[in-house]
Amino acid sequence: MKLYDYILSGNCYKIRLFLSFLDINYETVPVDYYPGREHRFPDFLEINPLGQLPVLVDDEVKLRDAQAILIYLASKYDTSGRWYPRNPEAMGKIAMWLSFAGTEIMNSSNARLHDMLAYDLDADKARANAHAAFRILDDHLVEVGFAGQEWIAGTQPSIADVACFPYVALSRDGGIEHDDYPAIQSWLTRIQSLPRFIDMPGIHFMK
Ligand SMILES: N[C@@H](CCC(=O)N[C@@H](CS)C(=O)NCC(=O)O)C(=O)O
Repeated sequence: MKLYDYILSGNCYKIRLFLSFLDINYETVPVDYYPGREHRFPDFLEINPLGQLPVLVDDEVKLRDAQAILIYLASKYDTSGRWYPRNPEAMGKIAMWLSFAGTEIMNSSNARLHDMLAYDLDADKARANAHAAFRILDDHLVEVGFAGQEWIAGTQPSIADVACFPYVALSRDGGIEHDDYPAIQSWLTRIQSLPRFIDMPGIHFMK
């Protein structure tokens, strides 16, 4: 299995983290996203015409989009079934939060790209949108927490938690603090306490 990867990418980290949780060996193909912009080179565009990381290649299967890759890996390799439970309610809820990770939470990534790599993006708007997303996530964690649920989409950690984690945890790189989100803070700590958790630059253990 090959992962086209960039060490500072939160989207690539979603996959590295989940492969670690599943204890799966794989080969990394480093792509010089910055400053090299290799993801825009013709060779890479043949692998992913969108010019985005990550990409996973597993035998004949080639996939882009971190959320899609998480679904694939959980469906194929998680024999416990707990990361992507096969029941309609769980699958619907997980899909909802995977989409949230790929859209609303990406505002945090945009603020980070602006602050760290000088991307020409509206950072104030990205920060405001990220705060709105974090408010929704924090309220959700409080609400389900009253019923004893510690994870985003159920009583066990799922790929929804893996997908949402990186750009929430990395948000301070983009000037978005966690002070107003106590339920998020506790959830971040719980994820970091899971067996085989790995970090990436910018993620420091949060108490
Ligand atoms: N929907 C994709 C988005 C992936 C994405 O935006 N990746 C970034 C790196 S973290 C990228 O390659 N962006 C292209 C660019 O900056 O030109 C996913 O969830 O994997």
